[in-house]
Amino acid sequence: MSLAIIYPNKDVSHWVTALQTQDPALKIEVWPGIEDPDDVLFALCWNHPAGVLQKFPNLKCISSLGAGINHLLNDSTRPLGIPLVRLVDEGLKQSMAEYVMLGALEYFRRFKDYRLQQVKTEWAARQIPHISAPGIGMMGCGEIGSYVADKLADFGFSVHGWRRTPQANEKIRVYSGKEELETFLRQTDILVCLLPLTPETENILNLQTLSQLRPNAYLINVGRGAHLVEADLLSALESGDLSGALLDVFREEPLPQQHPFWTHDKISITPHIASQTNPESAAEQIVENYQRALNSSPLLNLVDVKSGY
Ligand code: NDP
Ligand code: OXD
Repeated sequence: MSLAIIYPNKDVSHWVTALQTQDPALKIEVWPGIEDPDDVLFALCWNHPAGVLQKFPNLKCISSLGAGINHLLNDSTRPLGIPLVRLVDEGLKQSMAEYVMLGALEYFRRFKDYRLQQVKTEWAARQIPHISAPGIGMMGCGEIGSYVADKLADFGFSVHGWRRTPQANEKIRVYSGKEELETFLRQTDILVCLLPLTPETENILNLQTLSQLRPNAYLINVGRGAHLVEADLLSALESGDLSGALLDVFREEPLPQQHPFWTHDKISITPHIASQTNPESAAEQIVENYQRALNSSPLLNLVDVKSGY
């Protein structure tokens, strides 16, 4: 039996080494060079080509190589009934916390303004607001969102969250469901999107929701590109509802060369690097799930396919 890594156009040798270090006896195959498709029990995928998963008749588990699983759910040719798992990883949470903290601090300490001043050789000090002044709204308080929210709160920011189901959090006030979305947004200066992409959350960052934020708000989108209605972001920046945005994820990745976001002076772009799965830290849970799939035991980090995350 084997584990197949399906990650097109990527050097996965780091992954092979990390998995082999965990279990030297594990047979690992790398797509497209899979010698025996009948042997594949476990598929580890990132941006796999549609149709490929049908080629493995003995597949018992499909794992995302990241936290998100929308790339797997979007594949209409995916064999149904094969359980899906995803990664829940401390390294992913920590690097996301670093990214969001950096974005929030840049906005709060007005670094973009100082960079513009530098171009004009202008020396002008601005008043520093208290760290608790901006309200940070965390959309999505799951594994990653709740970790990031706690770190921001520990640092001194005023943080509140929004999720699907009500659940108490020791450090932050959490709102839930569509009914509480507007209340959540109305106290938000920095909106962080850490939602999974599902039919309910697609296009959730739109003119209506962005206009419910506090004046001159800032958007950090690290969820998925399809959360954001791109034309609505441009309108909100134009009208002044939003003062800027830091975007890590896009509807089309890589972001096309001619896309207006590249040259917009209020938009900062990173190439989907807010957080990255580290093979060394993630290998243990992948090998554990491989063994569980082999033994038909309950899997770790199982995705609820019906809810889409
Ligand atoms: P989780 O599944 O652990 O958490 C998802 C959160 O979103 C939960 O709090 C859930 O609510 C909430 N949610 C889901 N649907 C809705 C809805 N309709 N309304 C309100 N809240 C909703 O996911 P993770 O924290 O592990 O990851 C979140 C996402 O972050 C990933 O799916 C991925 O898209 C993105 N990501 C981006 C990375 C990057 O580098 N840019 C890296 C890693 C992840 P509830 O708790 O009530 O179920
Ligand atoms: C993920 C991502 O979902 O990197 O892990 O976006």
